Amino acid sequence: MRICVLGLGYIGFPTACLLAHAGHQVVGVDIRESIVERLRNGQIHITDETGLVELAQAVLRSGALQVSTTPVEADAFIVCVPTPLTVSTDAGGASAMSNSVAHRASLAEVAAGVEDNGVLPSHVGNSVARPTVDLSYVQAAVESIVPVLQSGNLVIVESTVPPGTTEHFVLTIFERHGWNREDILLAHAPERVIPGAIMREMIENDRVVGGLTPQATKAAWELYATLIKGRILTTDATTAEFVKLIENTYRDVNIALANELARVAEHLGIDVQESIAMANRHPRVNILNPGPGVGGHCIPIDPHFLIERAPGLTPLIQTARAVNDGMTEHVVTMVDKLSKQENLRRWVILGVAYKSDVGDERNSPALEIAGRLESRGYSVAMHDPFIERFNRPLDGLVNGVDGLLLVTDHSLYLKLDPEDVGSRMARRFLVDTRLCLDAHAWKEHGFVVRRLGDGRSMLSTAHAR
Ligand code: SAJ
Repeated sequence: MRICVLGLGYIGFPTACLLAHAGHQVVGVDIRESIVERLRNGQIHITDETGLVELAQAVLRSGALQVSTTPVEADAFIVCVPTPLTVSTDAGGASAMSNSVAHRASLAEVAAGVEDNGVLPSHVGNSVARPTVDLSYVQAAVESIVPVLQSGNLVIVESTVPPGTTEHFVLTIFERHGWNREDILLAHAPERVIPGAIMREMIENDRVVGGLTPQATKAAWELYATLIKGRILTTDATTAEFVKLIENTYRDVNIALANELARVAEHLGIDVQESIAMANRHPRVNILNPGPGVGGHCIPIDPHFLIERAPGLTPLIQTARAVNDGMTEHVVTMVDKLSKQENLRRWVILGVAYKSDVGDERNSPALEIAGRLESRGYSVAMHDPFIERFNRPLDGLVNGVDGLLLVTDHSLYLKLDPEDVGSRMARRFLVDTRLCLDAHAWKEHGFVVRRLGDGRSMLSTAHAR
């Protein structure tokens, strides 16, 4: 099959490589000329996913994967472009993208259906500024394939979008160019892979595909069947969009519960980690881990796509977002309070990536925490072994500082020698927001240790050297 993959990011690029490896003739398209140019020279732009660089070089070398800045004729097109959030300040509360008349009209169509069920769409009669999806990349990608599109082509949207987007937004673009839903096989098939294990999960995870017609669903099923070992579950496009969003919303809400419990435990003077470990021994309880906030390009974003469609029906989801977003300020307050008590000024943040052992800093709590601490007058240095500009020798960075603030639980930090690190510092203070370091070991080497969600550590009277 000839397949054109639009968007060569964390999802599109591995998808293009794996499809090429599976025997398809693939053209990967990206509007970023520099990336296309580098790929033509065999230089791979995503290096932190195990197995990707080797596979990419092989399929580029064999010619099974070619790259371009514009789409070419193909049997199938897969759209893997970003769908960021944008905060609108217009009275309608709609995204920046909706300045385009077409987009406004199509969203209004969706809203009309939803209103029947009593839900107030976010962009109707609502002057509150609310984050909404920016579909401009999807629109540009879809419009870019129109000149090469042929009747019977399969078009799959993999980008995460609000429910109704494939049917009421993407289809509308094709309709404006004279195609109808029978001419083009249009489907949504959300990606569900976890950064850090993308190459494995892309093959092994179950997949959901939903077409606008039974023929579209079948065609999408057949394409993914050439790649995927997991089950391929079929439904309609709007349900497929909804399924993706509720997966990430489920996780966001459950992380929010853990974060809220952490704050309650601090208030009660007990340790949330110990409590969660015991509660999780119950056969039907599985509480997640509290932390400094929820980062990445998915979980902090996707719940907003549900909220956007049904603002009046999502108080729990909205509260969970607020709880998780509030964790950065909570961490800053912890550090600030301790610093004022102990006269500390210089801090090093350990870990900038949004989670352990990846090099992705999108929506990372660390960057926000650093900015807030700096604005309160602290000197803050940042370290991360997975991000080039923060990958400096830790020995030099901790020299003369007062405290370590662990924000990301990279494996490297679990192996740190407290005495070696402490001997370079001016004072020995440690704030662990991931509850991943051995507090006893650090205390034995003279550190005062504060742990998020551990009220006991906050009552501690032990004094740093
Ligand atoms: N986090 C916590 N406590 C936890 C678990 C996570 O604070 O107990 C934090 C992490 O530190 C991180 C954030 O949440 O900052 C998100 O990390 P994650 O590992 O939960 O998820 P992502 O964003 O890397 O990937 C998610 C996955 N979704 C689900 O697990 C339901 C992945 O399968 C999706 O494909 C991906 O979003 C996506 O692209 O949508």
